[in-house]
Amino acid sequence: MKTQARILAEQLNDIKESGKLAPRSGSLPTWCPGCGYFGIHQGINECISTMGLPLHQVVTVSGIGCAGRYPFFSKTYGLHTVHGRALPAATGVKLGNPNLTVFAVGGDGDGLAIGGAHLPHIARRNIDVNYILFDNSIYGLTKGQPSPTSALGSKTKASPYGTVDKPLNATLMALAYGASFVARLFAGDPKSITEALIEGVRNPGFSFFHIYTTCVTFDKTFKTWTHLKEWTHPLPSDYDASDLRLAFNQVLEDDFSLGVIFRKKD
Ligand SMILES: Cc1ncc(C[n+]2csc(CCOP(=O)(O)OP(=O)(O)O)c2C)c(N)n1
Ligand code: SF4
Ligand SMILES: [Mg+2]
Repeated sequence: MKTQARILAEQLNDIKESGKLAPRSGSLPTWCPGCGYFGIHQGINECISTMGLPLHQVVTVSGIGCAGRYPFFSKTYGLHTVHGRALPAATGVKLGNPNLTVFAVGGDGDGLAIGGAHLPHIARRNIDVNYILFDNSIYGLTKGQPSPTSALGSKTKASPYGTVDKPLNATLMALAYGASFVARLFAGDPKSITEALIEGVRNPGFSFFHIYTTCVTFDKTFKTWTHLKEWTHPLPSDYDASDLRLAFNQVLEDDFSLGVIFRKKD
């Protein structure tokens, strides 16, 4: 009779042989157990495997943060740049070699605070980069300061009386800046991330993926797994993602509907 260890070893071998683990690097992610980033990692890896993207033709570019560590955990080429500068570096990579598939990844602080002035320009230039924003509404790496997407009144060690700033809406910003493909997703649903990424990678222009996720270590009250599961829901079944006005209305009225929010018609 096979031991449990033997059964698990065989299952692992089957998974390895299926190629599903191929985009993962030999370094196991150093994220905290339970961090939402594992779901995003899975979603991106499945996209690469499903599309059969040759790893030597994929580049993952990041800034700084827990999300910024991503390139270490991927077997694609990677650039771990400086805080807030993933998008200009990704633009350079794509312009230097247009045959590459380029992912830019980073957190809400990296992409909307220090790096916030890059999003409008990559969007209006419609550079063919796939930007995945890991939005946990907190600065995870630096131990939990409020970020541009923290809820009004968020209490952290750096804002003990609650923040006084209203949060930014990254999906709305991407629409306003002219992104040609915009999706809003949830780290707890890697399958939807994969599906949206496949579509976005095929979009021959700038694709923006706003992913709601959780920092289990420094946020015990706002974007928790429980809240995100409770709050998020799919877009209406009759939603037309080719209609930009409808997209604006949808995002203005409902912060938590998920799916492809906008795809520009040819
Ligand atoms: C120029 C510069 N300023 C500040 C920092 C400190 N710093 C590192 S990561 C970070 C914010 C990280 O938050 P976020 O981008 O949301 O990523 P997360 O850690 O949540 O994934 C800050 C302020 C830095 N590394 N470089
Ligand atoms: S500190 Fe937060 S964002 Fe960073 S790895 Fe841990 S749970 Fe994830
Ligand atoms: Mg963050």
